[in-house]
Amino acid sequence: MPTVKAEPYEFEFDPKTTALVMIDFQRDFVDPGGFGEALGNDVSLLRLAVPPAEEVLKAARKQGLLIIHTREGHRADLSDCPPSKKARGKLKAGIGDPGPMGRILVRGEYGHDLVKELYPEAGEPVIDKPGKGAFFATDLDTILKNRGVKQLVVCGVTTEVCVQTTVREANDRGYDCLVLEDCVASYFPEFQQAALKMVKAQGGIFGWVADSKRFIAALAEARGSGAARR
Ligand code: C5J
Repeated sequence: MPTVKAEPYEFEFDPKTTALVMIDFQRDFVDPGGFGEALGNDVSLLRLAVPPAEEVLKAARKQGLLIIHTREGHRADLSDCPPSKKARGKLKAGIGDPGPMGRILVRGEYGHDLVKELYPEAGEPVIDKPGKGAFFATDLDTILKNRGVKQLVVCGVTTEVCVQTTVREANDRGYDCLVLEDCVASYFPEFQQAALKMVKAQGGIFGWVADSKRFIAALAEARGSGAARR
């Protein structure tokens, strides 16, 4: 079984039952000139995760892993957006309002879509989620179960919000999650550190943490040993 040097201990995985989950690498969160920046955040902190996540994506495609992408956003009529979510923050321009890259967090708008470096290829499911967690009100669990997936390798933004919520949801549904620390990012360095510590504390209460290089090395080991593709 391929093994990743991880914390709190080695993460063993079978490529045939492992999916790579790319969470919310959306222009509005990650790109300069988007919603995230309009809120006063330093998006260069999120951009740091893109190059290593691109390497992981390439390696996972080569190995034939199932790759899932998620996007946070809502229907154009906002019928799936809780009024509490829309009202939160008392923003001048919030969900559904015109923003720098189209209507904010509305499906089909430019800012809602994924950055070009990590754009899905044909056949890679894209999960449109109305919440922070990728399992809430989506068919993600059905897709994973139908494909026999047991383990998730997680990249995405932001670490303490949509990444961690998804990892917690996955944990309760019986998936083992490996979070790649250089492929997840937060606008707040202290939250990045704390969120990663929370995942791996207490013997891996929510999962494991490693980095892109270690995961890619384990994928190469799997290829070398002839571990079957899906
Ligand atoms: C946020 C996310 N931070 N994808 N969304 O609102 O983490």
